[in-house]
Amino acid sequence: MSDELTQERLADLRRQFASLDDDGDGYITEDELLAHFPGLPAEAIAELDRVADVDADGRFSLEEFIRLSGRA
Ligand SMILES: [Ca+2]
Ligand SMILES: [Ca+2]
Repeated sequence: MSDELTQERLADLRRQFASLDDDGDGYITEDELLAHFPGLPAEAIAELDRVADVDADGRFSLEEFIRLSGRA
């Protein structure tokens, strides 16, 4: 039960996701990540891709974002 996200936490993650999704298409791309975290090294992005990009389409959906953030 401990991995159950509260509604409050979920709403918080949605807000974070929306703030990163600049063009509002429902996906966070590497470009959008870099726009918000300009100092993010390529290795960190590659690591994010590896652990979080479950369907390997090169971008993060809300579902992937929640899965990643929810377990941290
Ligand atoms: Ca986007
Ligand atoms: Ca993806």
